[in-house]
Amino acid sequence: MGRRVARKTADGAESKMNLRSLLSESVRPLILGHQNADPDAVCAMIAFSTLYRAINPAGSPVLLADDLSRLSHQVIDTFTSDVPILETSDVVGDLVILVDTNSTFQLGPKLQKVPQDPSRTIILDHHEYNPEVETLSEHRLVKSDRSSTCEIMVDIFEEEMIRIDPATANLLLTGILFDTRRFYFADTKTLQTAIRLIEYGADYERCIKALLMRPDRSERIARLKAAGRIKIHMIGDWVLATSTISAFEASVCRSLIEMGADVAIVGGSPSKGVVRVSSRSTREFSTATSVNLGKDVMEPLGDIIGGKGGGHENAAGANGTKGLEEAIVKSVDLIRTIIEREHEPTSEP
Ligand SMILES: [Mn+2]
Repeated sequence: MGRRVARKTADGAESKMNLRSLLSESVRPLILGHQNADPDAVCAMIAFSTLYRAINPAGSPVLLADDLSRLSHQVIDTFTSDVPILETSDVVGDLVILVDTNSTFQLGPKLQKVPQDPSRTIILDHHEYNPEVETLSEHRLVKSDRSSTCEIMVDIFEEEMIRIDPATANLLLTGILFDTRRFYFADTKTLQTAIRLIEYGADYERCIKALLMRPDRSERIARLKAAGRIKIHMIGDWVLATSTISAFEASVCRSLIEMGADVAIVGGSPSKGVVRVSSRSTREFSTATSVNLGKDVMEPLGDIIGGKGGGHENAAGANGTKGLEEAIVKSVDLIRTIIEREHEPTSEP
């Protein structure tokens, strides 16, 4: 225990010493987020550029990510004005900072080759340790026990004694909220960090709202239409819900589970000669019944509808060419057979 604490302190001291000199010597750092950057990545990137500007006001950082998620765009629009995050750039940086990832693969094809010189590459991340980092970077701040990269950023600001302004506090709290699923995954340190961000000026309610996103109108209509056509099947204590819709089958399945189904099966025929079936189940259902939607239901169903099926235990689908109604009836039958077989009294002599 003592050794762990000592090592942590040593790491912290080392990163502090390195970071300030690396940033003050760099005039054009490239701050890179992972592909389809999520709010944790984007908020940490913007906060990092703020930190850099505080240390080196004369420099000009470039922020890069191969696409941002829809939610990230919403977060940026909520809290910042004109922070350009580019998809690619011809600019040659004198320092590269990888944010919220420790693998070049995760940067996506457009940016994979940007980190070249390990002595000029910093990694700032909370994901599981990836051996690639040894050759990628000589300056690493990888803390796998932290909830998010934004949480690590708070430590960095404080270690560097740079005040977190309210705008940055909003971004960092939003990143933490996103990666912890609004504190579903959080420990004492994460919660204390969140409180400090509120003291620095973060508006908790605004941060929560920045992460709320309704599905598109067409997707919501699909969910409502499918709900209107729902059929409920009771198998023992389990509730199966089936319905049909010609788009957003997976989203409709999730909404039926949210409404209370243990299993949802939704089929659609988006065009002539095309049949799609999607399914979801709760973990509770698959654990108790050992019904694997991929292997037990969608794989055999694929043959029946003239196509292919498969997937995972709790999420699976099939594509084919014929028999939508039959496919749904058959899926329910396959599940019923397994459950009833499991509960048959064994007749051993
Ligand atoms: Mn993250």
